[in-house]
Amino acid sequence: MEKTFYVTTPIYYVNDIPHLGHAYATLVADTLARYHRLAGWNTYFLTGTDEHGEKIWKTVQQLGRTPKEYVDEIAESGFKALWQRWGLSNNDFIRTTEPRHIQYVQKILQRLYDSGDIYFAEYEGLYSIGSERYVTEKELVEGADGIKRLPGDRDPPELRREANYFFKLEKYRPWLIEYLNEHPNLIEPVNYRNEVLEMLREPIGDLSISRPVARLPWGIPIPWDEGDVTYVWFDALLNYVSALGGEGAEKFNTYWHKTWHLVGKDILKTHSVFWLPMLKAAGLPLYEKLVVHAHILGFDGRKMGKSLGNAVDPIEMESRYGIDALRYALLRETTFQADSAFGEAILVNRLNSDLANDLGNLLSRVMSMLEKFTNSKIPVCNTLEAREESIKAAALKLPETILDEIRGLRFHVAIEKIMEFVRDLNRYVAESKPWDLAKLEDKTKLHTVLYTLVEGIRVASVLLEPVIPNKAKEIRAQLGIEGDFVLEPAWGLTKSGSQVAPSTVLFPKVDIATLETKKESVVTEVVSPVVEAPVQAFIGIEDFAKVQLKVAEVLSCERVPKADKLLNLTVAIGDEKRTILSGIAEYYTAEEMVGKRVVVVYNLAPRKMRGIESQGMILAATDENGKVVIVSPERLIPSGVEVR
Ligand code: ME8
Repeated sequence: MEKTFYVTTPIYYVNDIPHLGHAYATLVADTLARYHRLAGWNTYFLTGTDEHGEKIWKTVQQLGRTPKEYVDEIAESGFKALWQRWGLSNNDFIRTTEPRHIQYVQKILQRLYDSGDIYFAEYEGLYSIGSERYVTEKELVEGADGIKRLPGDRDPPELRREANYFFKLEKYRPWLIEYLNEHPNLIEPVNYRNEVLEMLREPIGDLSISRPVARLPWGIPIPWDEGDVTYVWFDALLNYVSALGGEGAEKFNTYWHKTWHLVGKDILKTHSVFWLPMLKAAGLPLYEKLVVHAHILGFDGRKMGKSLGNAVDPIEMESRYGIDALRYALLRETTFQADSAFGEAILVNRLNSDLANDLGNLLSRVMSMLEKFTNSKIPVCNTLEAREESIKAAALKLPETILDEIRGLRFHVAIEKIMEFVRDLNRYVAESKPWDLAKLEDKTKLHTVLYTLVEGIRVASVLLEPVIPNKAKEIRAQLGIEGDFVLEPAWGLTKSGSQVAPSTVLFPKVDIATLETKKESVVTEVVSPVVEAPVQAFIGIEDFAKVQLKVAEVLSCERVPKADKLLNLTVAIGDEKRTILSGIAEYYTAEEMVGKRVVVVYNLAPRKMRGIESQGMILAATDENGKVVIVSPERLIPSGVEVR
């Protein structure tokens, strides 16, 4: 297999500073790039900013600023500076106001005009400024206020009648359907591919690609008509090619055919239905894969975004907990298929349980044993017995498994598999009892155990490096292990005899009760565990499908101090752990809940009660005497299973 990899993020609008959604997408791409580089792939990672269009023009007008000065500020001090501060590994940062980009867009426009794929016509339709495109009635959803909007937009679309240049999009529809059918892995995960095929079942019309300068002066001029500027999506999508220097350039030749575009599901249509025909019409090869990710939800259960006022500030999270903890929690808590809630409490829970407890404690235990038993020197490794052999075998297998999971877009599974290895090393400490072995005259076994632990931690640090790049290096620095490593099966690379550094706490634990009361914690009342009585009106299957129910196993449970009704449950849902508060303390003791299988509302927005974030709800019924009864599966089935 040719080991070349080009990954792009969406280029972000500069109408506001970066929020957690932007940070998330960029961190996912950074992690993809890092895993590929670590595995020896020739990798190129691009991000950037989208600086033209109505949205930016409107913002500038409102602020009374000049566009150039404004976009420079947000692009440079907002986006570019943040990625630099976080040490992201992007090879380039493209801005659509750069001459290299403008010239390329004009070249492609001219090419399509000359080949007859662009024509001039009058058009009337509904335009969403939020999403910068014409929308169809079918795409709109009625809000609680009775007004129809595109999902995720704050404002409803406006009716527009305008003379524009058009790209002959509809002409490419049959070809596109065929291409998607021939390339089942082009758009992943598969649920998004199906959505695109669904969009293509009916005519898609042609794409309006220009705006009159008189109304919108902020755009790239149409080369043959100074009265119009390019439509912002036509401009923006081409960044992926202009950044490589366009056709014929060395970078283009090396990377373009191995392109993976990473985008949020909000811009699925533009990257499939618009972009693929644009590439085809321009005579450019198509991308290898469109990777689509779901959304991060704010405390109100809606897509996190600046305009809805529900966004978590990524800079604040990073300055409190560090970039590695933020990266870890985001990547471990989300999946590409389904939206995920995220907030400070979720981050802190992950930080405490996985990073401080599992990983941090392992390192500090091993460090202190080295200090006590070997004078802070890495011991020699003697004969491996079955237990050590099994650790070694797992370590040798993991690099390939992890790269497969990452390329298969199962980041949370990849991380969990590495953490399972870490937890196994913790179990090995408990089983092998080095403190007892140290009392023996013969230190052979003690040394083998300690070496196995150090080497195991080294392997874990390499596997985790793309997720927690700074801490991975810090782990090895503490163990006195020098040099860079690759994602390849290897065992025994730690040098015996080298000196370890003084031990420091890798991830300090955070007291969850001390989290500041913020917007997310406004909700303080007890959530009733009682399922609401069914209302008279019927709901469609699509409404029911919005509620994700899953079987969970109660791992531990305790009463919430000073709350009569609340139990704090830690549940396993498949390989995921969650905290759920439930107002059932009057009906169940904490002890009797442990081990029970329950049904939880899995995609309920988290709510904070008494300073603790509840990440779901347990289903229960109320009997004829008003006593609450938990709903459980009728026979023992694994946790994580969907309930439908
Ligand atoms: O759409 N959860 O820019 P944009 C997860 N300029 N990801 C999120 C998110 C959330 N709540 N909110 C935003 C544009 N994102 C165009 C793109 S590309 C040629 C032009 C991420 O600033 C996600 O990746 O609105 C989404 O697709 C992207 O930011 C949209 O950023």
